[in-house]
Amino acid sequence: MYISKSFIPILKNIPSEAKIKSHQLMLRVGMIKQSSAGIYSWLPLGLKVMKKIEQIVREEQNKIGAQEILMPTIQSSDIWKESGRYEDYGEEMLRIKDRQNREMLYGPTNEELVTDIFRASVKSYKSLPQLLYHIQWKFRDEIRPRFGIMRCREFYMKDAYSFDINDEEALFSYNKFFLSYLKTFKRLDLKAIPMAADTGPIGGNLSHEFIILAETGESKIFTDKRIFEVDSSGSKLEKKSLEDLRSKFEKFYSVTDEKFDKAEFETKVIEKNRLITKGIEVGHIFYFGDKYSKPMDGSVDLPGGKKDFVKMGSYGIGVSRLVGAIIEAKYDAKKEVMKWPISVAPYDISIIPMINKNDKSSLEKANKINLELEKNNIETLIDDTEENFSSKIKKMNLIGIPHQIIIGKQTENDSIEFKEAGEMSQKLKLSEIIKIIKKQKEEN
Ligand code: 5CA
Repeated sequence: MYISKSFIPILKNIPSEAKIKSHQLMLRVGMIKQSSAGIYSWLPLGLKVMKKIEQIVREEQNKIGAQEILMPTIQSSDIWKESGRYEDYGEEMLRIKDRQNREMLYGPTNEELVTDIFRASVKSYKSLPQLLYHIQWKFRDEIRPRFGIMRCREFYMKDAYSFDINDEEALFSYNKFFLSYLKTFKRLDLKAIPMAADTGPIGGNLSHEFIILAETGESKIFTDKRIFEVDSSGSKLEKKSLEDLRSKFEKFYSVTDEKFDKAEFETKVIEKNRLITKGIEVGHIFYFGDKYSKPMDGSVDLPGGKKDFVKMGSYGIGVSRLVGAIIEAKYDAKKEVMKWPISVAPYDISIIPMINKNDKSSLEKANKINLELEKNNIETLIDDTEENFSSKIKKMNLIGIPHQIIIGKQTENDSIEFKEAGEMSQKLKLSEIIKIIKKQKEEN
């Protein structure tokens, strides 16, 4: 793709309304555009990154046996009245009336709707467990939308729901999601730590938030530093292995502020291991048993002929929030360099030829190199403008494409100037560059 043909509306200055680096960068390189308070359009660069995150989330859901569905954004109030949450949910719910004067709402979450789908067709314990998920826009009329897409009103979420015959099986499902979240965030090159959390309007008594550390995060956390060293590799999708995994984390005190207890913290964590800091919540999982299945009559036949309400959990990932969270984790504001993890980068490599009116030879070289890269499924963005070298580099550093090729008059195919964004350059053969990038992509 040529920059001159792309829709990447770069701003010269940092927009004054943006207070944190992810919001500033996303506006500056034209990833998003605000359409009204807390509501954004996603432009090509932002959408490309979000779609790649979505795909990783999807793959990791599929790996634990969850099945994808797609529920609508607009829901009927009837099912929320059945569960008893219609009044309780309060002002965050956007309520709408249709032309027949029926009360509808824009879904803030989907426990009711998925229970309604489940109860209509699953009748026997033999069909359990069921793990269903969808990736869909949500709306919450946040009292203070802020920080761009980090806390907005319309956002993109992966929400999954589990249905099981009893508590033991339901906890097995919960733990499968626990593992899948660790794997998902690892593929996004993020260190997300599970922390005991409050359940709020979703309900239940077991819950973990997955938090990445960031000064600008809205969640206050109290933790034992050693939790960052827990090794989660090698876990299998088996009950015992997953229970062990959870207890490896739960051994260390680690909570969000709603769960914080000073005395407990100080007894359980010696002073040198205490860490009180801030983080961004990128995922949240809940176990709430029959909170929805009981009032909505989501029951199945048991082996002995009796019936019982299914035990449910729900599991969210903030797909759109993750775009901002990755920037908070990876953007170096001092150097003004962003480097997207290769797994979600909008392009794999940028090609920066030195071009002037009279000499287009480096653009021709860029085109040839591009052809070779494309053959190897490596996505490129070519800066075909006549801007000067330093502003071209500056622009690419902001866009955050992880690798760069610089082409001047002297460039030959067996000695190309190649660099990781923000690092020193080295001379390599094109075949070596291709090898490096392909290897990084395969590792993901
Ligand atoms: N039904 C449950 C699990 S599916 C649920 O809704 N959980 S939640 O409220 O914790 O939301 C899940 C994730 O969505 C959060 O961890 C967060 O990453 C993201 N999220 C929640 N509210 C917002 C918001 N206003 N803006 C952007 N992302 C949000």
